[in-house]
Amino acid sequence: MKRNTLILMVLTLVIVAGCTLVPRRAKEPEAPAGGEAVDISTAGLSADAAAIAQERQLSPADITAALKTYLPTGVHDDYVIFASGGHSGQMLVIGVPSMRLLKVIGVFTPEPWQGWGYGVGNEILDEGNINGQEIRWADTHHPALSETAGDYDGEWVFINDKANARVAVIDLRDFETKQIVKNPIAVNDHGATMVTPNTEYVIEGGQYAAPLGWEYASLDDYNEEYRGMVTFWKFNRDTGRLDAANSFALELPPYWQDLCDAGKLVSEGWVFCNSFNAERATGGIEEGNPPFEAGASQGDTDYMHIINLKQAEAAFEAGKTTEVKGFPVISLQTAIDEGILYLTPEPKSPHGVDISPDGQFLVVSGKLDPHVTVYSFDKIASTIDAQRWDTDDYGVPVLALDDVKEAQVEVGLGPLHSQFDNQGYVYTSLFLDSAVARWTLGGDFADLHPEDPWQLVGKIPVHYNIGHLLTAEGDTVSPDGKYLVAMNKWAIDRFANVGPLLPQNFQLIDIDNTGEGMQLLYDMPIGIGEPHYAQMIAYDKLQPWEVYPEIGWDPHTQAVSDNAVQPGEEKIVRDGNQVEIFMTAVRSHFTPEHVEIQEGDHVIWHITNIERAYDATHGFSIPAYNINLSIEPGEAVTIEFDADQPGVFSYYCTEFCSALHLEMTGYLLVQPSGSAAAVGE
Ligand code: RUQ
Ligand code: CUA
Repeated sequence: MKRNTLILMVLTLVIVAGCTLVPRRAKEPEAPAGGEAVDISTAGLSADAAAIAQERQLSPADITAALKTYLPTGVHDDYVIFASGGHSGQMLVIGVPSMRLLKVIGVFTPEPWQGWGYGVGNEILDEGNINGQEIRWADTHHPALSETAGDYDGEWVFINDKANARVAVIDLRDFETKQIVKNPIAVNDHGATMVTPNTEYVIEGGQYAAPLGWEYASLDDYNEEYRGMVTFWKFNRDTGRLDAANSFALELPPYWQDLCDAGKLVSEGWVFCNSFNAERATGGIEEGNPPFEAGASQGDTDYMHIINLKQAEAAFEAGKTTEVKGFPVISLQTAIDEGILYLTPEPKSPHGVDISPDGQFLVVSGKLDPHVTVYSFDKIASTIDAQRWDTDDYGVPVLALDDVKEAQVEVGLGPLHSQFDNQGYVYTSLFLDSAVARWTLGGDFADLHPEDPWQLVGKIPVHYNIGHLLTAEGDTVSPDGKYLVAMNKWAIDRFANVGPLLPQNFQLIDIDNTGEGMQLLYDMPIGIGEPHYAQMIAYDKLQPWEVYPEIGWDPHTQAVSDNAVQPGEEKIVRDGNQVEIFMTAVRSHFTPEHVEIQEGDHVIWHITNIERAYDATHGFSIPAYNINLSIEPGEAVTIEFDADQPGVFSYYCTEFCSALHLEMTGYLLVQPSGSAAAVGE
C-alpha cells in the first residue's frame, strides 16, 4: 500500500512538474497532487514512466486512476461484483478494482461454455417454462446476495427475470444456477430480488398490474380486477432452494409497484416498495387517451408501500389466505384488516426505495422531482401506532407525508437510486444530469457531518444516463465505502464504435478520498445486455470450491451422485432398447472410446470427470444431437436422449485440457434400424 502511494505521488509530481500535457478530452476534476518531490532513482521507479505518460498524453488523474486499478498478474481483486446480465438472462461476475470480467454465469439462458442447457441444466431451465412454453431468455434486473445479520455472507445469489416474473438461485460454492421458480400469480415482476436480513425470504414485487394469475379482464375493469402483488419466497438454506410450500404473496392495489427493500436493524421485519402510476392510468394513446407516460405522471405523488412482513407471515401461517393458481395469497382486505399494509405519498414517479445501513431512513427519489425524500422509520412506526391515517380508494391506510418525512435534499435532475458508504454519505444517481450526487445523512450519522446533515456535498459527472449505482457492500448494515460503480445506460462516445447497438458503460469511481471529491477510475463496456443492478461483496467473503469435493459429485444435489463412475468401472449396459453408458474422463481420454448402438435406442449416458487438479475441466460434445457439456474436476453428469439419427458421430472434449487434447475423442456409432449390423447378422 505504502509503496503504491509513493509511486503515485512520484508520478503525479513528475507529470505536473516536468511535462506539458496536451489535454485530449474534457477531464474530470483532477486528483490533487501533494507531497514532497522524491528522487525517481531512490523510489525504484522507471525513468521511462514519465516519457510513457507524456507519449500517451496521460494527465496526473489518468495516472492515479491507472495505478488504482492495475493488478499485476496473479494478484486478485479486493471486491467482486455480481451484476445482472440484462437481456442476456445471465449473471456477470466482475473483479474490482480491475473491472475484469471473471465469469458469465448461465442462469435463464443456455450458455455453451458451461454446457448450461445442452444436456445438463435443461430440467432447471424447464422449471421456468410458462404453460409448457420454453422461455430461454430473461430480462434480469436485480441480483441479491444472501445475508446473515444484514451482511452479505457470500453463500448464495438470487436474480429476477422482469419479463416473465421468475427468480433464480445460484450457489456460490460452484457459481452455478440451482433453481428457477416461475411466479404463479404474476406474469412480470420488478421489485426483485431483495432478501431479508437473514435471507429468510427472497422478495419478488410486481410491476405492471394485471388480474392475479394474469387471467383475462377488460381494461375497463382495471380498478376492480387488476392488482399488484409482492411475493415472499421462503429460502431454505439446508436444501439451497426456494420453498414454494412455505411461500406466499400479498395482493396489492393496482399501483405499479417498482422496487422493494427489506428493512434492517430497527426496521427489520418490514418491507418497503415504491410505486408509480398511483393514477391507475390505463393508456390507450391510439384511442385518444393520455399515453402511459403522461397518464402515469399526472399526480404529484405516488405511494410507498409499507409492509409488516411479520404480520403477513402470521396471517399466512394462520391460513388467512386465498389461493390463486394454487398459490396462497393474502387478500388486500385481509392485509388491511391484519395491519399488514400501509401507504404514504412519495414524490411523483419515483424509482426505488433504499434503506440506510442503520435501517432508520428510507430514501426515495421521484424521477421528476430534483429532491430525494427521506422517511424516518421511527416516524412511520409511531404514526401507525397512533393509527393516524386516511385511506385510499381501497381502504388502505395512507400515512401523511408530513408525519413520516425526515428530510428532503435537493440533489439534481432525474434522481433514481441511492447507495450508502461508511462515512455517512449517500450517493444518488442522477439520470438527467448524468451525474452521481453525494449527500450527507443526518440522524445517527449526523456526528460524521455535524455542520451539514441532509446536504448535497458533491457531484461527479458520469457517461452517460446513469441508472442504478452500487457501492462496496452497499446494501448491508456495514457498507465499506471505497468504490462506487455507476451503471450507465448510454456509452455514446466512450468506446470504439461497434455499430448502432452500443454497450452499457460501468464506470468505477473512487469514493474513498473523502473530502477530496470522487475520482473516476475506469470505464468498462458491457456488451451483453443491460445490467440494471449489481451488488459488490468483499472477495474474502467468498469461499468457492476449487474442484468438486469428491469424485462423482452431482452439482444439482451437491452430493456424490448414484451415477458416479469410478475408474475401472466404465461399461455399457443394454436393457432392451435402453442403453446406459458409464464413462470417465481424464487427461486425455474418455473411457469407453467406442459406443455402438442402434437407431431408436434410448440412451442414458453418465460421465464422471475423475480429475482432482485445479482447472482440469473437460468438455463433451456430440454433434447433431445438440449435446455440449462442461464437466469440472470431480463432477458427474447424466444426459439422456433418443438415438434418432443413425450415422457416425465423433464425440470430443471441447476444452483444450492437455497436449493430447485433440486425441480426447471417441466414436458414437448409431446403426440404422433394419441394417444388417443392427439386427445382429
Ligand atoms: S430498475 S434503472 Cu429495474 Cu432497478 Cu433499471
Ligand atoms: Cu479434455 Cu480436452
